[in-house]
Amino acid sequence: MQTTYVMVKPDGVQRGLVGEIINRFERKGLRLVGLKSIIPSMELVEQHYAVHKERPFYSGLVEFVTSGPVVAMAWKGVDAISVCRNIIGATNGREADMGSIRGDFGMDIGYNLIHGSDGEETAAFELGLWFPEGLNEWTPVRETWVYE
Ligand code: D4T
Repeated sequence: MQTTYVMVKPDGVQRGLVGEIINRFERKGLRLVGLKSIIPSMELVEQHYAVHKERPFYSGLVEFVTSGPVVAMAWKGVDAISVCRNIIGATNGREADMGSIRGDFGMDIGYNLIHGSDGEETAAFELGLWFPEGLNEWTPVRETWVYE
């Protein structure tokens, strides 16, 4: 089992895609263990994207992600990190596979709707950053019918 950090970015919220996006993870069989809508501080987003600090798009990215509400989520499941990355699709919506969130709804590399942790270390770091209060541990009854 892995838990991963997923976030609907301000463009996804503004475009009214929050329900559609949550639905995709939920229907897949993943378990929702954290969910909140927040307008993140500059400090929080700078820490989240610290790995990109030297990249030319960094300051625009921080400005974009702090520009309005985001929906922060934690999803749990077997191989949840790669499963969520597949549901999300490639960084640039124009190149992402149809059927993925970015492939179906995105046309841009910056306004790419959603974020998902890219590895176990990143997931642990990001979950601690966005959910310092901790996550909700529970077992959905339907999971008996998700994993054999
Ligand atoms: P995130 O981290 O948001 O899930 O996206 P990816 O994992 O798919 O992509 P990334 O880490 O390479 O980029 C982080 C974030 O920066 C934006 N970005 C990226 C951008 O605005 N211009 C660029 O040229 C790149 C490479 C989009 C996602």
